[in-house]
Amino acid sequence: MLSLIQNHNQCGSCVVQVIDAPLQLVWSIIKRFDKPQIYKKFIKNCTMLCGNGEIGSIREVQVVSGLPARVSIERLDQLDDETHTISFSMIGGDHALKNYHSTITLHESEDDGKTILVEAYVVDVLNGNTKEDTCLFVETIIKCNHKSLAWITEKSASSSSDDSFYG
Ligand code: A8S
Repeated sequence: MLSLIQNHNQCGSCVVQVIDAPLQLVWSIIKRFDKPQIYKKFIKNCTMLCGNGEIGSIREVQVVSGLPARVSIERLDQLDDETHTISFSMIGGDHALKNYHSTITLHESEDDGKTILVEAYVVDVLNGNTKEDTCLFVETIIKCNHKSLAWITEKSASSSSDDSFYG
């Protein structure tokens, strides 16, 4: 299982989600670096600042109101159609997640055709915060994103035999 290297002032972990939908369908959604709002419900909209979804592209995401942040600037670090891996880093914004890196990898479950999503993340623990609180905050958001992704893809998989969200 993948993990990201942590410094002493950082925390991180892995979050796993089993999705009852084909891997290609799940991948067709999470590979769209320019459209995170499809399944990330805290994101209102996304503007590309650089590139068009290829490695090195930079996006600016606007967060829905009521959260302790408005924008985040994020760079696509890795996108691999063979291993179904996507990684991004937060490189700016008005939020408290400094040096945040996330890597999502999809795996096909051999026996039942389900998709296993593994998301590993690492982030700085800011002065005055604990590792536990920082991880809890991040994982609450990540788990919401995973549930939403599962809901969308499972609904789509059960209503059509087509394996791509975009047709
Ligand atoms: C992701 C993961 C996270 C996003 C966080 C953790 C964020 O978009 C939200 C609130 C914040 O305070 C930070 O994969 C930030 O998007 C919902 C704006 C970055």
